[in-house]
Amino acid sequence: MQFIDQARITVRAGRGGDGIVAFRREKYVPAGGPSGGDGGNGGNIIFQADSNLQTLLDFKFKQIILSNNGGRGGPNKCTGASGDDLILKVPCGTEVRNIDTGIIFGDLTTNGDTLIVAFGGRGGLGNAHYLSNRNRAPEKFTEGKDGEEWFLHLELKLLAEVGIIGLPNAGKSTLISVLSSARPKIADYPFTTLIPNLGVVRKPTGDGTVFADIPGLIEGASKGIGLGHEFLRHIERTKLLVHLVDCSASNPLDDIRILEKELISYGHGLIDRPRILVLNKTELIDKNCLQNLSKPLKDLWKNDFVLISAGMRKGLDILLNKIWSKLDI
Ligand SMILES: Nc1nc2c(ncn2[C@@H]2O[C@H](COP(=O)(O)OP(=O)(O)OP(=O)(O)O)[C@@H](O)[C@H]2O)c(=O)[nH]1
Ligand SMILES: [Mg+2]
Repeated sequence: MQFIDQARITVRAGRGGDGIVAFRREKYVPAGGPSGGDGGNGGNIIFQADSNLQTLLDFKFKQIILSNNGGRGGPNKCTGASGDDLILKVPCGTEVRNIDTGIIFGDLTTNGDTLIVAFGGRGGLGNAHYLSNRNRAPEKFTEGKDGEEWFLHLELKLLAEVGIIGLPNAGKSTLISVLSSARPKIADYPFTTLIPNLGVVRKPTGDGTVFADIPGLIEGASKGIGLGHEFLRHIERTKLLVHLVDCSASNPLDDIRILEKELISYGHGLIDRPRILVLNKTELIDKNCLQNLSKPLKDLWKNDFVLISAGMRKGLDILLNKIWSKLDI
């Protein structure tokens, strides 16, 4: 499935129907008076969050979205039909922004959330409204108003509670694949993961928690280098970051610093997000090296530091317990 997490669309809500000019014509009722009905209102355009959707793909090729116009008023003071509202389903986590003003219209986070993004125009008034003592046969009516039209930017920010971040090849996809039933591609080269993978991990209480495996981040990611920056925004909403480091790499301490620098320069409070530092692939280096490497990290990170081997499925229970206890705070 193609993963589309941004889209630009124009929404134009339906125009209101015109009011009309009409006069009552009935047997034995001379000069029956004005009876032109009002036009119906134009249909609104509404977004609705739907947890079955994962991408904004539907909006990639549909750039102008229109809802129905209201009907013209009828004789005998009949109001025209209202235009039907148009309901557009979007994935949970979609933020809607007005491109011209920069104002955020809303954020659809929970399944079923709705947001009216463009109101239909009001129907015009029929001549029945203009009857007065001075004018017993008004010819006046008003036209329906145009519906609202906006140029919108839709952006999907994943709603994972836990984000797994790290340099390419750290083993992020391997970790999500052993913790959840997600089956991302895993390979021995950087940038295997091109789009975020989500996996649900069960807490001891049985509740599911969504984890996201983000494509590898590299130096300069926050400025647009590599793939990761595209996806940094997906971790903006996570409650906890699992920072995965390949301890068999040539300089794991540098790797940690590179990632932290990117979190700082990306901003949005990511550097202050609760984070657990995880050394992965621990079976690949000898015990002494591992001890020398972990000692200063343990002193610094205290309880938020774990050694694992995702490949050998070691240390995973300890990691999960730390994750659950941090999420409960
Ligand atoms: N020996 C060993 N290899 C591991 C371990 N975890 C992951 N690997 C290997 O490391 C390589 C990279 O793993 P991935 O899970 O694809 O790494 P990633 O962090 O998702 O990489 P990108 O998607 O490129 O950012 C694969 O060959 C994995 O089999 C581990 O604990 N021990
Ligand atoms: Mg990967």
